[in-house]
Amino acid sequence: MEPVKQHLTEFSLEAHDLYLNHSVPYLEEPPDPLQFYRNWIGPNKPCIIRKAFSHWPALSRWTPDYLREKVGSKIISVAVTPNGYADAVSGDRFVMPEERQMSFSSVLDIIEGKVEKCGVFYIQKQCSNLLEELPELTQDVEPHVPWMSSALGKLPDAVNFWLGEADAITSLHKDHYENLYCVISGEKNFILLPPTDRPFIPYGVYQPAVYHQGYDSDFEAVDQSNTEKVPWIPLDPLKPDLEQYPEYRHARPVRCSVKAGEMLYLPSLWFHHVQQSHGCIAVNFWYDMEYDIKYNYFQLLERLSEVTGAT
Ligand SMILES: O=C(O)CCC(=O)C(=O)O
Repeated sequence: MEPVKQHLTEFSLEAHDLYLNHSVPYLEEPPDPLQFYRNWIGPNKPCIIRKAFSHWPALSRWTPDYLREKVGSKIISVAVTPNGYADAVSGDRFVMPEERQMSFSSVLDIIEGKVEKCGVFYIQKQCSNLLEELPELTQDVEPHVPWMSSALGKLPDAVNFWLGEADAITSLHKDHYENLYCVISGEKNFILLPPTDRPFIPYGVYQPAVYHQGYDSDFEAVDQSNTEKVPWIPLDPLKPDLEQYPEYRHARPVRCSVKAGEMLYLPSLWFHHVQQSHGCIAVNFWYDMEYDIKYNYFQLLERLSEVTGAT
């Protein structure tokens, strides 16, 4: 196994030298579908696209006043956690947020500091919540990104709406989606790692639990019974513990900040950790590419990393 592990390390380091960028490049215009496929989707490299949705009314309309008027009384799903970490490793558990049904205006009250609540609140339900829970807002955006749908030959599988507090953090993970992430207001800060860094990224398997806030306001992580253990990344890229995870020193995280009006192309299977400015609003499009050739190729890397115990 040692030679395979050595090859994996070399392969990952070569990917950085040969084709990955040290920072996320900008495209100044929305691209032509074929060029985008050739330059970014095929090579699986991220970029930030400017002026890709400057025609969306959401950019100027989505103020707290407008949102209150339009969807204030709608009941939506909100992730609530004691510390901002939803879906993250805590001790020997994989802990998911308490999912609370609240009116949109009560979430705005918390974000605007009009009321004080214990916990960190984040609208982040990734089930096409824009279309499912807030259809009144869809007229302010587009239901898909035409050049991406044309490049991939399909429509998005989910269109998600994100709004949350500054302390809400999305822990390091990867998805099998081609992701177009559009920031409407505020800013999102991503830490990105390519799939080829997989051998340096530790995984563990954890008992799943869900936060529950008691009457005394304290949060408790309640184990989910009869559920399989969840594989997840215990490492925090904001303060990686290199003593515990020495292989991570080979990883080459790239940071980028996506500002209002900008769209991040986050290729499938890139690891990402996300933070945001307070009250940041974003919409993203997930195009599921689970059976794409890229996916199969990176699955192989995944398996090799697992069997060689590269991490
Ligand atoms: O914006 C976030 O907090 C997380 C985004 C994310 O993980 C995703 O789009 O896959």
